[in-house]
Parts: sequence; structure tokens; C-alpha cells
Amino acid sequence: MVENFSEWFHDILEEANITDSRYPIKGMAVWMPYGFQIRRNTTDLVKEIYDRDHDEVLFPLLIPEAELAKEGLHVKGFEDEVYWVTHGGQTPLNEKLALRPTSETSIYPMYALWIRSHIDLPIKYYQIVNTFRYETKHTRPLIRVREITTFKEAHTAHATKEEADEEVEKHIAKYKEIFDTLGIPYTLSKRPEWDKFPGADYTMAFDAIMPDGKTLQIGTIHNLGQTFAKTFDITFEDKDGEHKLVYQTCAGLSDRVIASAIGVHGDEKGLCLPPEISPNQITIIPILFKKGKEEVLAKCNQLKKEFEDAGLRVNIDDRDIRPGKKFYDWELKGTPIKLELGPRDLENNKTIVMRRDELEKIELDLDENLVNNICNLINQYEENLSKCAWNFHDEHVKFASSIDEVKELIENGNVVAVNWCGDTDCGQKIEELTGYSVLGIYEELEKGSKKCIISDEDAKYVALIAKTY
Ligand code: P5A
Repeated sequence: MVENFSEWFHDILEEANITDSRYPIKGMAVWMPYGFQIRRNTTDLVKEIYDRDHDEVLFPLLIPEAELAKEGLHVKGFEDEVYWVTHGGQTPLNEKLALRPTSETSIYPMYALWIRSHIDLPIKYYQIVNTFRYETKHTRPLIRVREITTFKEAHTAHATKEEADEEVEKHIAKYKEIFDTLGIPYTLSKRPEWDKFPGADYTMAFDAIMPDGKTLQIGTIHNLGQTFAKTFDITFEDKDGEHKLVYQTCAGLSDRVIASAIGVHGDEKGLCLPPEISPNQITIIPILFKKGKEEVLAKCNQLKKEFEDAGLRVNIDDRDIRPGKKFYDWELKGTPIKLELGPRDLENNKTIVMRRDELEKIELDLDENLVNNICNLINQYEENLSKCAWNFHDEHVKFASSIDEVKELIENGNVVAVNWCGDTDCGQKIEELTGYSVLGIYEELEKGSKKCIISDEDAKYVALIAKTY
């Protein structure tokens, strides 16, 4: 799988009924039923966490050209990626309308109308919508799409810089909770100046390491300072009667959360889904013969109900096909627990259960704490997924002290940490000499303790270098 992760990923999406990429527009795929359930469970998780202190809203998809063009830095960053609507039927529109590539320029003119006084602050809204980016790099389902179908974007405005700085930390904590719940390991780094979000003061980014060693940016948090507030005139009257500009943050996640959950946990047999987002946490497979069929099915239904009452998602695969084929299918689809039940099991009051990660047969008593025992297995499975993924992650972050070493380590599937003075020229030189990207600042160094990998100046930071998706 490591050798051809790209192919594995492409195939599993189709085989497991997640997406179908044959839709006749590049970079746009269909969410299939099994994938749609994973997507719904993932958005439910994100919503649950964001609803704690944000309000959900829904803005229109189209942005007038004049608004999009207002913030110079921002528009420059996106100008090659915007899809335009130019006609209404046969009639050319007076003003071109952009399909949102992201919604700052859609939301902030409205913030300017809504925010009047310090009592209107903070404002913390989020939406989960589709956004459109005419990506020119190689597109891949879920990873680099032109219609980002599941774009969670949060936009906040605050009275003070301190509050905005704190909000960045709160977004970071939320993202950690989301990734930790799904057992997705990450590095968190501050993007270099030349790679920050267009219009942001700075960008904090989460990256996951895929099985081929390439990193995937799975979430970003931007401190926007007052740049957009100036452009869109978002002001408020403070307690002292003075009119001031707000400070802003925004934070985004996409379909890549699902891509990384699939990528970091999958194996040669298929998916291993985190229980939180798996469409079914338990799949019951009845072993049916003519004799005793009714009793077995009745017991399966009874168990399903008991599991559901305990808050678990359960399905019974009663298709008229060989049990072996069913086992194969559910291994491919990554259901955390398979439970098999045949007439002889019923007679003996037993069932055979299998965790998707270990695939070892475990015999459990049907009427001795079965629900509890299964819940324990799900917890063990969840912990093990996370542990194995973090082990892989930690083993693949290595330190290098020369450019040749950086190249060699990355070619062998690693992400590499180097000492860096923080100077843009040196940073870009690292990219030029290695052919790989500076992800960003991972750690600050004590003054004078280390030298920069390029300039021999004192290093201020440990920077991460990687081959990226
Ligand atoms: C934050 C939310 C923004 O757009 N505006 C509102 C800010 N940031 S971002 O970094 O440009 O995008 C947020 C996250 O979206 C994912 N992403 C993509 N996923 C799939 N296909 C794409 N073409 C794509 N482009 C961006 C990344 O995970 C990014 O961090």
C-alpha cells in the first residue's frame, strides 16, 4: 500500500462506495451512499464541536465581482482559481458573479452591516458549504477537488487583538479534538510568510502524513488581524465611544478530513474506519441454513435492537450471498466490529466477533454482558487505530542537518525537521535546493543554540520540510 498509496486510495473510494469520480467534470465527484454516511457523521462531529460557541449560518454561493476584488491581497491569491457566472440564461449579467472559493468577501460586507457596537462582539459564525476552486495541480477525489463539497468555514470578529489571538487557540483546540476523535495524527505548524492565507497576518496549519510520506494539509486557522476589517469597513463603537476596527479570525476544514481518516488507518484489506464516523459500528452477519433460519434472524434483530439502545450504529447483512463474501465486503468497508451468528452459535449461546484492525476471532457469550463487551472492543479498536497511526507518524518525522540528508529522508517517505534562521531567502533556498516545501515553523529554538541549515546564522526555529499533496 505504501508503494502505491495513490492507486490504493483511488480504488478504495470506488470499491467501498464512497465516491464515483466518473462524473464528467474534472475534480468533481459524486458522493455515494456509504461515503455520504461517513460524510454526514463527520460533519455531525464538526458541528457538535463548533456549536458549543459558534452559530451556524448559510450564505449565498455567489459573490459579486466588486466585493471579491475589494481585498487586494486576498483576490490576488485566488484570482486564478475563481469560477465565474457571466450569464443569466442568454443575458449577460451587469456584474460577473464568482462561485465562492471561500467566503470572506461574501460574509464580511454583511458583518460590516451587523456590527455596530461592542455589545455586538464577539461574532462567531460558521457554515458548512460547497466552495469552488479551479485547481491547476493534479486533482484527486477528496484530497484536491474543484468543488470542495464539505467546506467548514468559521469566521469570527472581536473587539481586541488579544481576543482574536485567543480565538486562534480555541480553533486549534477544536481541530485537535476533531482529529484526536478520529485518531488522525498531525503536525501543527505556522506557515511561512510566502505560504500564508492571502490576506492573513499568519496561518497555523495541521498536516497529516499519508502512507507514502507526503503530507496533506487537513485544516488551517488564520489570524486575519485588521486587514479585512479595513477593506470592508467593519467597525464598532467601543465603551469609550470611539469607533474602532474589529480583529478577525477564520478557520477551515474540508473533505480532506475524511481523506486523511481513510489514508492513515487503511490497510491492504481496505478501510479501517474510526467508530465515530463509520456508518455502522457493528455489522451482524447471520450464517443462514434452511434449518433454524428464522431463529437466527430473530436473534440478530434482537441483538441489533440491544446495541442500538446502547447508542451504537448497527446493520445486519442478510443478503443472499456466501458469508465469506460478506466478510470480505465489510473488511473492505472498514466496519469496526463484525459479529457472526449461525444456528450452532445460537444453540451454544455464543457468537464470533472480530475487530477490523486485528481480524482475530473472539468468542463471546450471547447473554453475558454482550453489549458491554462489544463496547469495550470498540474502544480498544479505536485506541489501537490512533496508537498505530501515531506510531507511524512519529517514526516518519526525522531531523536532518544537511540539504542532502533532507532530500534522502524525504525520498524515503519522511517529513524532515531542520534548523532555520527564519529568513525568507533561506527558507526559499531550502525549497529550491531540495525541491520540497517548507511546511512551516514547528518549534522555536533558544537563541544561539543552533545554526541555520543554509546561512550559518543562529537558527530561530525548527522548520518542517515535506513533499506535499
Ligand atoms: C479558512 C476558512 C480558507 O479558505 N477561509 C475560510 C479560510 N483557508 S484555506 O486554507 O484556503 O482552506 C481551508 C482548508 O480547506 C482544504 N482545502 C481543500 N480541500 C480539498 N480540495 C481543495 N481543492 C482544497 N483547498 C483547500 C485544506 O485542508 C485547507 O486547509
